[in-house]
Amino acid sequence: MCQITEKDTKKKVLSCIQPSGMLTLGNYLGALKNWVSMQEEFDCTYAVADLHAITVRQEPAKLRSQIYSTFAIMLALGLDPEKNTMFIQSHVPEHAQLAWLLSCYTQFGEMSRMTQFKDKSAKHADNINVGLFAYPALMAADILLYKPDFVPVGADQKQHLEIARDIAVRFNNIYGDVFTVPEPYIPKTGARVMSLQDPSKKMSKSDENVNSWVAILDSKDDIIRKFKRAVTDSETVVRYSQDKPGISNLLGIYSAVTGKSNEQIEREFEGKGYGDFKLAVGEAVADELAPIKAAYDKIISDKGELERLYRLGADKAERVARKTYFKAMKKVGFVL
Ligand code: ATP
Ligand code: LTN
Repeated sequence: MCQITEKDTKKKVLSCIQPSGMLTLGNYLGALKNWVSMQEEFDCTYAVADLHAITVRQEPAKLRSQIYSTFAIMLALGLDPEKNTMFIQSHVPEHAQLAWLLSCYTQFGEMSRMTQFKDKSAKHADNINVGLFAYPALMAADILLYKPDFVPVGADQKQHLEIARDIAVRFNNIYGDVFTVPEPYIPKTGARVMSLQDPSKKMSKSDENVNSWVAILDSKDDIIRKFKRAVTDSETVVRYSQDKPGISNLLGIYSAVTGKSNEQIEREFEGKGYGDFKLAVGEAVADELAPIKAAYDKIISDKGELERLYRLGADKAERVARKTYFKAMKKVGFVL
């Protein structure tokens, strides 16, 4: 007789993050914070998307250390490796294998519309590789292998998620019910944290200007200094407005960290200048990130335990991934 466990009845969640640099406050507020809050209610699978990271040239030693540190940050956030499935993408070969299959069900035209591809090819004009173009097929594979109901991401990933949904629907229409069509799960505040130096651009860990982003592992002094230097405007009133992208970005960050509404924040800083406001944002962010940094410092020093945990995660992930992958292969007509 087949027993139904709690795991079987829970809705499923999947998300990944690239080890392409120091994780930022944007990654934290846009995605990672939700990963943590979702782990109680959902059956969650979280991965370090190392295969995605090489769509941009990476220095080998640096990539290796970033893979370790990204996995360690996931643990430092309080994600439980026993309860969730946490692993490194390249350790589960079905990701790359299914990506190939899915790329044959994805049109050149729909890939060409991806804004991330356009942005990154403009930024890395000397390395517009096929992997960068095909990136959404690998992301679709990451997702569809685990049949998640929800995918917690920042707003910038919505377009990639839509293509994953389109691919799933297309495949299911031809072959029957193979993939679950997932929903994006985007936070109300913090979904799009902007650069502190140019609030028209998203905060990105691959931005060369270190003052444009706050890293999860930055010291309190660095965090406060970066907020003090944040680009604002020539007014002095703390209020949310599309014409004030710098201040509005800081308002969004403060709101995401403290849970206060824009109106409450505007009232709190009535009659005060930008200096006071920037300091308050810096302190609130530093206080939120301090326990993560403290936990990280302990976790990263024990490589043996780190390895035990990512191997455990890969074993759990592979058991699920293999089933979906073989089902898809069989439907297409491969001899298994
Ligand atoms: P890169 O800068 O190398 O392209 P990235 O930080 O944009 O990397 P990922 O590491 O793959 O990309 O992003 C992980 C998660 O963080 C995704 O869910 C993404 O939507 C979210 N995210 C990234 N930047 C921001 C941001 N500025 N604001 C909110 N969410 C973000
Ligand atoms: N492309 C994503 C990272 C990513 C991802 C995924 C997110 C890779 N695979 C699967 C959610 C689900 C990004 O944020 N740049």
